[in-house]
Amino acid sequence: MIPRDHLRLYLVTDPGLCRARGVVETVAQAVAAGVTMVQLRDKEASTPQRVALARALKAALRGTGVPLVVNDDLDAAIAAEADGAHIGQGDVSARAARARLGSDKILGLSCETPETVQAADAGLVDYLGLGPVFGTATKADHKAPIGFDGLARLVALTGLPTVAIGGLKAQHHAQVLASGADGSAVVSAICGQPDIATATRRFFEEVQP
Ligand code: TZP
Ligand code: MG
Repeated sequence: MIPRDHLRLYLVTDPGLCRARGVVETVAQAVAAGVTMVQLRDKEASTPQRVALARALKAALRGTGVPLVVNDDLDAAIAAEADGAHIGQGDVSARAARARLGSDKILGLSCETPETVQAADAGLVDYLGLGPVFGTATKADHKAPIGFDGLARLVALTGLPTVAIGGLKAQHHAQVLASGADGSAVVSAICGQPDIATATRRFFEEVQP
């Protein structure tokens, strides 16, 4: 398990959406404005490219306490000494990923159905990514959207920390938390926005009383 606070506003990077500003600068601005965890996600890059980017992100995050995990690529996560990795149902098994990462690293797992949530082993996995809440253009092959009702049902099936994903914008953040998830994971609501700090802060403003 990881502290639930780390999942409050979880930024997933997209190299295309970040192109104008760059991934590292986008992350630095978002973390300065309150992002609590970062996932390096780049489906097109090679492992050496992911290692180089993860090292640059690690340097940018130094001293912030914000963890960095790498999507899918355990070799890159290990070589860059990232804080952990995030895997999906179609990737390496959680058992194999945990064996490679060791017990000290963070392991996140994406789940889209009740069956996969119930099968997630809390002895192996630190948190679950749940969704997609809404359809999104950011991930071409995403599963059927589950909505907030579906999110609440999945959250209720696990004692693990959870982060919701899929089409989430600042105006949805309060309902994400009300559904029982520990936070929102976002790509396009922050990456590529004209003002990263303002886009990030909006999430926190939405949950002010
Ligand atoms: N997994 C499920 S939906 C998604 C991922 C990586 C993309 C979310 O992107 P956005 O732009 O926040 O909808
Ligand atoms: Mg994956």
